[in-house]
Amino acid sequence: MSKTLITAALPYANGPVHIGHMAGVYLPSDIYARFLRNKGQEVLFVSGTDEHGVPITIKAGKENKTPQEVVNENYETIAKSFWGLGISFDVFSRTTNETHFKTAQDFFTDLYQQDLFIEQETEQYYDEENKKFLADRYIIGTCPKCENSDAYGDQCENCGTTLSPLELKNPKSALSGNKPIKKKTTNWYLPLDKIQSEFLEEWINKQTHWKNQVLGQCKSWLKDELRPRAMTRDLNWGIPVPVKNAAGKVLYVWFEAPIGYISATKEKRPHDWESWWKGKDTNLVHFIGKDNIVFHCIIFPAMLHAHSEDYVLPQNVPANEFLNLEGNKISTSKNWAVWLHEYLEEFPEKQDELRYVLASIMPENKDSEFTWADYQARVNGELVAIFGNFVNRTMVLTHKYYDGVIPALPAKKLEQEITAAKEEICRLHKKMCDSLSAYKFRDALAAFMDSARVGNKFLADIEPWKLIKTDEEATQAAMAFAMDITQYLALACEPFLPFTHQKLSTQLNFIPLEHMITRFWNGECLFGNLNGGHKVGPSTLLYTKVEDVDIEKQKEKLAGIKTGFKMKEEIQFEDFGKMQIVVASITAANKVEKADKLLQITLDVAGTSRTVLSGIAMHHKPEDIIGKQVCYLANLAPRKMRGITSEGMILMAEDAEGNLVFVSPEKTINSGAEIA
Ligand code: B3M
Ligand code: ZN
Repeated sequence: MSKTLITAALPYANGPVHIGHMAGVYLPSDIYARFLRNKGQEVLFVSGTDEHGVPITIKAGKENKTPQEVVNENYETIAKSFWGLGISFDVFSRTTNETHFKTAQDFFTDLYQQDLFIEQETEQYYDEENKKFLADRYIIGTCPKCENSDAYGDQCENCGTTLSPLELKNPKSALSGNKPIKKKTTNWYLPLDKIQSEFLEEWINKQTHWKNQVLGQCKSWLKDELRPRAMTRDLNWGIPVPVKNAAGKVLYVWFEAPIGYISATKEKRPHDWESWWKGKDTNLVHFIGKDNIVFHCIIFPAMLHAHSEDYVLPQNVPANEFLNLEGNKISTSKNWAVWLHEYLEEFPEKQDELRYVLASIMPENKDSEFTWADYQARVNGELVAIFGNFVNRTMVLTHKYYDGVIPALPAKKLEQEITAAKEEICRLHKKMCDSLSAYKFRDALAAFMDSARVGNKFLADIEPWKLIKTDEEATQAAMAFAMDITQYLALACEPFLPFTHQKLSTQLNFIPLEHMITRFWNGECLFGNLNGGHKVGPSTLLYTKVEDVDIEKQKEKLAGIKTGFKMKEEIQFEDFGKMQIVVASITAANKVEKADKLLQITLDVAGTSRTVLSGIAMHHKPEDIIGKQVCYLANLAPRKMRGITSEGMILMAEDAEGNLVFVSPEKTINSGAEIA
């Protein structure tokens, strides 16, 4: 029997995961994995954290941590967030573990021994002070297009141009601030041009069943003609290149990260992992975001194809577009995101609510948008008012009229209404199953919610609470059928709303048999599983309303991120009183050698002289600030920087863009005057 190997992109362990990751990759892959498992298919669902690459080293540098510490912390947070939201990975691994090192190195060695790589010497920027080759992100300079002086070696974030480090004007090393030198280095290149003509061109053209935008991107890459791409880098964080004379070099992160899928499989299935990667009957499906298309549809297949053993190639790559947040692109560096670990803390027991909203707005074919108002509207207007309300009314009335025992369905009562509703639900059932098979998760979810709507409308039309006064048998028929729909919904919600599935199954006292689940998800629209006489459990609400105050809090939080304002923890007057803040006058200022940002400033404080280093050189020229009165934190413990002892600190105001201005007294006052 065929089996499906589902991979979800390995999130970078340089930060936690947010709703964009969830809507783009992890929720669709989870729904798909659950759907196939329910169908009775053999499924392996793998992912893990991507723990190498330059952004992690930059983050570590900024936080004064080792890269390993950074990835350890983020692995924990990321893994917990996914489990918390019910993502049903069979394994969630990491690319810093031993199995992966070996798997990636062996893969490289296989290609190397076939003489596939081109060994090529090029000139790269090198920081002499730190004795390091500089990755593109570590080079900062002036953009040749827009003159932005903070452009990175790979991209200018001001005008969006893709750059190569050699194009930057006035390049500087982000490590030392020095001008880097050019130095020769050798790396190993994958001849993508050759692989394009020998294999990729034909293979991609056969993938007519892929999403349009995925195929479109692939074809445009091929049209531009692929060029050899370096698979090794001069860097000290990563997997060492397993060949002689490669000290100080590691595998390119995009070479080894996709191999992480193989390593994760090995870890979970040490004995039969090969049947998943080399067997003819494996369907390999990669779930990714659109920025990863080239790596999964071109480079990784090229690598798999080039390996001396027969690896399977992806059957499909249903990449999603991006999710925006309240009108702006989600950005990890700008903290413009809804973080999953924070959501789980702030909205306890509301995992399915987030799953529902994100699945409803999944960016399947174009970018989409999350807003808190929409979250509230969908939860309250759909989960609470339709699905939850239907189930609750059915449960409450069954308890009220029949002590929780489902009545038998009497023949010849409400036949027309029941048949009509059943037909409609079965039509929706087909739509739901077909949509899931076609990776159309939004449509599938909509079909599910529509079936709850049918139930709701049935109750509203029949009004059993009125009927009970006039026709007992018809009421029984109505309630027995409403229970039928409820058990249908309990089965149908599982891939989308697994927590609700559990809760509702418990309430119904209903443990669906495996063969029933299999039949249901293979297309049989099953009704009538809870027979008359079955006693249901006590009922509780499936969902509660999201209140305005909760939404306001989230909006305020985002507003704070935009302006950079965030309340800190409350302090006591004594805490404040410990700080001696006084007025001081600047008497001298000089640039600090080899430090772009620092000024050495001499202050007069009540007739005494103090030396302070201040990181304001990008914002103020030394000659402009002499004579200025400033606020000065006098009793801060001294610190040594660049061989100079800095005594205390000049207080500056800083906005979200990083602009720095002095805080000065309204009128001239004696230096040394206390500020309190
Ligand atoms: N870590 C990039 C990303 O998070 C990357 C995916 C790797 S999948 C093999 O966008
Ligand atoms: Zn620019």
